[in-house]
Amino acid sequence: MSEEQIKELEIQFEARIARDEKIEPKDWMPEKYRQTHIRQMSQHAHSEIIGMLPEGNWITRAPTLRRKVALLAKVQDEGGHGLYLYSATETLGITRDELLEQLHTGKAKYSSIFNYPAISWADMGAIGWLVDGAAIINQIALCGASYGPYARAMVRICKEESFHQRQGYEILVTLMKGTQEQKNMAQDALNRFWWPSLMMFGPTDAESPHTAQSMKWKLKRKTNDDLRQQFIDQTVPQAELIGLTIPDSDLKWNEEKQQYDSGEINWDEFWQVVKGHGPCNKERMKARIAAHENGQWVRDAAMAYAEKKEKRKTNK
Ligand code: BYC
Repeated sequence: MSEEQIKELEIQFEARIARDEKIEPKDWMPEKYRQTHIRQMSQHAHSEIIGMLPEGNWITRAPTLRRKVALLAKVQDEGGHGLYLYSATETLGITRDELLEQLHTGKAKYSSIFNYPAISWADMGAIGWLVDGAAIINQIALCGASYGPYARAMVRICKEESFHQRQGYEILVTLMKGTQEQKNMAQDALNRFWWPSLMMFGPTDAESPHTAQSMKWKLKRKTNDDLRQQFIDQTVPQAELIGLTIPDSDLKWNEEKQQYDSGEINWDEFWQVVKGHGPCNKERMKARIAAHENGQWVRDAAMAYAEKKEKRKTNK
């Protein structure tokens, strides 16, 4: 293709984006658009499956059968989200094996939040309420993303995240109606998960290398800072309602802006965690790689079955 032809395709592509048309897998797209989507969508998929680990550890320790059923369903949902997202990413011309290789070798990132430990039952409440709560705010915006398979995957994921957020909040509501020890446990979970949840939205807009281009391509529909602010404004009243205190002494309602002012995030901690030096990075990768290796026989069996079926078909 000549340079002129590519320029013409780019103009048509930008016009489609401007008209809010969805871009589909077989459509022409700039190589950078494809690569940016592979990066974000695969990191999103990786976050879903790594995100199964902290909560998965608590399935056997859930306090009642009802809690166990709900947590089990939630963790399975996260696995399902990973599968839709890997499938959607594969439509951009990369294989599942390549994507997993990038995760296992540390080339691809996953959300920083999953590198923090879940040490008490109240953490199951805090993760559902805050982590899934942050994820919904981010993902509702992504339902309007320009790449069709990504936007469509988000619709169902958001519905499921909404149930996850409620089950988490309800765990904390119950603990806050309990003994002083249970209340302390809930507050302690909030203290540990509040700041890492704010970090989930990524660096400030001024420090984010990808936001400007991703906004132009309508991959992102809102910036990191706007989504983070929305999360704070939505979550603070929920904490107050059940008697929890947000661990931020600078948090204050700003009447003029009609939003909360909040304290400074520890960005040094964020980058340390992103670079692999968080409290659980090594443990998470070890568990993920072991799960992959232990699942080899399942993949082999599925492939053998598919080959046998194909052979039978050709022999007929
Ligand atoms: N953690 O220019 P930026 C869930 C990286 S899971 C780690 O702002 P971008 C759930 C970023 O990748 C929810 N890395 O980038 C599951 C980039 O590095 P590279 C997961 C982060 O992509 C189980 C660099 O920093 N959600 O719901 O425009 C249980 C510069 O950042 C983080 C998604 O993945 C981070 N927090 O914006 C419960 C949503 N933040 O790639 C719940 C989809 C930034 O250049 N993703 N980095 O090496 C997004 O919306 C965007 O990718 C982000 C970052 C807002 C996260």
